Amino acid sequence: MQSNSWQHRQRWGLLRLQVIGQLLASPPEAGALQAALTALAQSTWRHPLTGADVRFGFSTIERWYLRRHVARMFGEPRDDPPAPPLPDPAEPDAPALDRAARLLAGSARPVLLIGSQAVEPSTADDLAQAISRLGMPTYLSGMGRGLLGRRHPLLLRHRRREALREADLVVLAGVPCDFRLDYGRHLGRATVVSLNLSPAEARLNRRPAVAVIGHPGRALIALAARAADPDRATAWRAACRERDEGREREIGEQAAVAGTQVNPLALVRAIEDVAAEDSVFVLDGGDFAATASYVVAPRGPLRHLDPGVFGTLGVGGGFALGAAVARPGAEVWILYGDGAAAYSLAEFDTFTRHGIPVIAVVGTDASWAQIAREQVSALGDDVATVLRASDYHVAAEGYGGEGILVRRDDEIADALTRARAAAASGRAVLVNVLLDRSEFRRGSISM
Ligand SMILES: Cc1ncc(C[n+]2csc(CCOP(=O)(O)OP(=O)(O)O)c2C)c(N)n1
Ligand SMILES: [Mg+2]
Repeated sequence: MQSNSWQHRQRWGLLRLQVIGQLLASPPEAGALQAALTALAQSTWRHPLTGADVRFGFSTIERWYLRRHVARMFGEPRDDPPAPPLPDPAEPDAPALDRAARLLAGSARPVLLIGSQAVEPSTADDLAQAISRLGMPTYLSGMGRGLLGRRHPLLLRHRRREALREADLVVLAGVPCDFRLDYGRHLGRATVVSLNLSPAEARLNRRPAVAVIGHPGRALIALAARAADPDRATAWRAACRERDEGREREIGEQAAVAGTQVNPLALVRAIEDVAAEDSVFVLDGGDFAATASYVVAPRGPLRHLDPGVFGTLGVGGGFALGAAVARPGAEVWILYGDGAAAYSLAEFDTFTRHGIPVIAVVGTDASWAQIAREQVSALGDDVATVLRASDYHVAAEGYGGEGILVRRDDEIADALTRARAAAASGRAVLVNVLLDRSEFRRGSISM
């Protein structure tokens, strides 16, 4: 009944737009409105509910038109068709959860992957506790990042592919078997339990032993009530942890290599060290942003924003604006590739006008490196991937922000201190960092 009436209102809304849309788009010259409305009153339309031919009187169309026109002139809310009500996600199915709990109890090497779908603001803390009780080595992705804070005994960040290959059970919480898991091939021979809002996504490319359809975060909370074992699989956990730490050490060694300009790993490590505990990180870029995502740890749930599955560049300025308004007083960082920065650098104007103290760090390698990386090896040509090492810090100053240039590793610490101080005093600041080329991302997916 409810959704029926919503559909009816929506169809009527669309019909009204169809009738007066042209007039709204190009309002008639003075004196020509009467004739335009008369013509519309002589036209035949399809009734939005019955589909039968229908006409509308002059005064009806005039009223529709004037109401929209006046609302627009005076900036009133538009009477657009209402947004559809959000469906309440199905409660996860109890028998399926029982089966999942039995599989988990029998597993020696379980791994848990958590994606964006699993996180909702109202249950994030309960979910984090449930994960602790489940005792499975856990990888977070998308908006799931930060769910367990910076450091948690179950949180792993590196060598996911190896962990998955050795796992005997993989629980996918809101994670589809798409290209990120090589369409399921990364899961090897593991038994799969898929918790997903969508039956199609739960079964995409790989048939799970158990599919629990419903909200994956709530499903994990319900699973923890059935199969809690905080000390599960300690030897397996230790092996995963050791590998994770091994990779951390390798990154540390690579960060220490000195070049002619700035080592991107040294930069993101320094940011990780100094950023405030309430920081929100917005990532926008290719290789530089992806490198940062391995090193800069989100401080807590819903404090990480990035260009999403398909890497849609350009989100940085808008995301940071939204984050700063949603979390007043928090330190808001944008970690930009220089290519990506070009899409939303002009938001410094907005930051300045509204006193929004964002800290933008631009990784300037004068390249669309992520694209060049594959293009040059495949085609032997860097055409259309070469940028200038532009003065992005001066551009930010032009918009009224503060600009800082960093040319060498030994300038990083001081620059970040100055940037944080500028932000704390209410000014938006851009740190333009001239980077050396890096092999860190060689072999990663590029698109
Ligand atoms: C809107 C949009 N346009 C183009 C791309 C393709 N693309 C992916 S990475 C990349 C290069 C980004 O360069 P930069 O931000 O400087 O990052 P780098 O890889 O150099 O660190 C491009 C163009 C995209 N993902 N999104
Ligand atoms: Mg670049």
